[in-house]
Amino acid sequence: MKLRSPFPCPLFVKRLPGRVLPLLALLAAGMLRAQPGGAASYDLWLRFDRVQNPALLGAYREAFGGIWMDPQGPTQQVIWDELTRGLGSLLGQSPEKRPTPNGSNLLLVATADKLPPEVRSQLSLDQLREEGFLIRQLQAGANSRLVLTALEDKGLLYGAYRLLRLLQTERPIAGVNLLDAPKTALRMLNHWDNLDRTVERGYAGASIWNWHTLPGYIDPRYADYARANASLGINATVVTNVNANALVLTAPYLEKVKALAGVMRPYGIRLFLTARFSAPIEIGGLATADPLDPAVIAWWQSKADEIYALIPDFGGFVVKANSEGQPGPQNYGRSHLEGANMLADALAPHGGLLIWRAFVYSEHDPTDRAKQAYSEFLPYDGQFRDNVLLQVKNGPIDFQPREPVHPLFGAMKKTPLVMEFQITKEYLGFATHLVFLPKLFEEVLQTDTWQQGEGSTVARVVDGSLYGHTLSGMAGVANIGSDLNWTGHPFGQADWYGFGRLAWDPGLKAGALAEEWIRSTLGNDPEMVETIKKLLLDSREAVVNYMMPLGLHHLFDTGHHYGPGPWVGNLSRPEWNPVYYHQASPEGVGFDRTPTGSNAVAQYALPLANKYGNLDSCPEEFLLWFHHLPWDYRMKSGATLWDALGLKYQEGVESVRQITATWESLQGKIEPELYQQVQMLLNIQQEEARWWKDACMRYFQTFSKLPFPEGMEPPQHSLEYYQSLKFPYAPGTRPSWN
Ligand code: GCW
Repeated sequence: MKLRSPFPCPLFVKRLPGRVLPLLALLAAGMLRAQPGGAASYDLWLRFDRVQNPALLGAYREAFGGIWMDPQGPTQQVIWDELTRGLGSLLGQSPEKRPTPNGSNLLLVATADKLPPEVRSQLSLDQLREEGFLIRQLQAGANSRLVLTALEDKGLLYGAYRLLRLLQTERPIAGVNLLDAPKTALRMLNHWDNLDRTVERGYAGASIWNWHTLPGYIDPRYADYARANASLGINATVVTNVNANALVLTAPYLEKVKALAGVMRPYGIRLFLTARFSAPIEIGGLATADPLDPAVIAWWQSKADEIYALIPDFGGFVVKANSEGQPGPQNYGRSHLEGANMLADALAPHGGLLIWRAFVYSEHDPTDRAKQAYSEFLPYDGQFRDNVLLQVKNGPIDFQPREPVHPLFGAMKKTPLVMEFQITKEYLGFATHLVFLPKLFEEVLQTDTWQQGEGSTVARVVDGSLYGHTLSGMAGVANIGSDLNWTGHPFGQADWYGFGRLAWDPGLKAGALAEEWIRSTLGNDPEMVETIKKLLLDSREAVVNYMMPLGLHHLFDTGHHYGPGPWVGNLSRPEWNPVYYHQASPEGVGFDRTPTGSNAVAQYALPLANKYGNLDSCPEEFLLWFHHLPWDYRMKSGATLWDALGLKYQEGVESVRQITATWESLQGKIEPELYQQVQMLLNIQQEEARWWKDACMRYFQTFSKLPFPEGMEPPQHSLEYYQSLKFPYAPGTRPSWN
């Protein structure tokens, strides 16, 4: 096996000695931990630097002269601590604790039932919703009293973070009247973290869950994690990998889980575990895991009893079954429906939820992989228990840089669907590439499925409003690890942030979220905010173009998914091979999913099926997802497909160069360590963007036999060179998948 890097001397190494080595030395000495306030650092978006704008600072100081609050219980204690610490630091002076709710320049914090009647009567409290809050100024001017209220502690907690964000992002407080509530019930992170602290598809260090030292040692980081999530409204976390290990369900591990759940509780976060379907055999000593076997049913019931005795607010199980080698009901000739309902019944008496993943495809099924989940699950619609949710990835293949939406959204009417997004960048350049994911999330959520006529957006499926589901949710595969800044790439924090905010309200816009994140993390300098916002918003289209433009997908190299491997065609399962997805031949390229091909378009509502299936109306970005076309096919621009492909790849490379130049224009406005870190990463990204273009175009040229279009920089190396590259230690990979 040849071991070669694509770059003779990686830029990373070249740039290390000068400025980074002293930083690394500091890191090793543990000194950076002592100053976690650096931009885009450990503090995430919860930096509370002194407000810079003098007029606003004056107004805020006046408004927050004192706080009236009588903290009761752990959540209210968190609220009190956050408000006093946050306001103290934003204003440069701590508000006094006031013994009575009377007076002026006062913040009143209480659940609605505890507000003084005279205050209650001035508010429309019937508009408050579960987990929601109201922030309202009662009188203007010097007599200002600001009220933060909610039906329950959790709402107050979310309101407290929102209030602090108003100040962080320099919003006026005069006349504020902000009523908000989450649109979805479950706002959830999924950790693909293993018990040995490796993280599947994780690129930010080891797992933050230190199972070895739990339950005795509670790493302070657990509470920092909970706090960051609560500040966005995230209210659930699945702490173990969907490729599950049954051990986590044994008594010693459940003690550890209990300790973690205890940390999460004051922050309003319910803990979930992944359940390995074969656990009754592996840790229960049974001979079978057949979901209809009475002993198996009893085993899961008693396991649920055991868990709830330890953790009364335990969320429930998330299950990946009969997918990519995971055990499941089909091993016993039973269906996904039977498996899910059996587990749901075990959880139901305790109020637990069962989240079943729809990510299934089979090597024994010769039909288009993009169609399989829909065919498998749609027939069960209406037959799942009330506490079952089906978790569906945003697209029908697998977290590609761009996919059309999964056809189950909108089609599955009687079952609540949880949206599954990937925040970690398995298929998007790991934690090296700057790609602002809320842009991708927004595109998916705003897509109209047309299942109930115009306006049946995915956002409305996910928030439950399209079909009137009270259970609803959004899950994000976490990009969090033990790295000092949590996410590897400092801008990965923006993806976590954006995901959390969109889970709260799937209708939010990526541009607004970018701005919120920049202001609360990096500061409010208007030029800096605008420049970084543009850079973030441009970054998603850039990666699509330099990796797989015009609807190409899954061109990744085997197993690790780092870098291009469009030539891979020798894997045991056909649908693991890039050649399965691009179908390149001397005749053309692309996957025919129209009625002349796999007819996957038929799984969408008619207006969408027509739009995608018809060459005149199919958006260019999905062209080769739905159509197989000759190399000389004429695009709307008049260019041939071959030329258009090369120029799109080139456009992607140019965009990264542009993004780098934009970043460099900010030198001096950004804290030096952050500036340098991002600049180095952007340089790697530029090299890798070029690598993608060169490798893919070289490979496709073996079929098209056409010269590269004018305007496309010729590849740097031969095809054999790109094919020879191997990365046995690429991060985030399961050893067995290499
Ligand atoms: O994208 C694939 C990943 C697997 C992952 C799987 C899934 C957890 O390559 O690593 O397994 O998706 O979502 O189950």
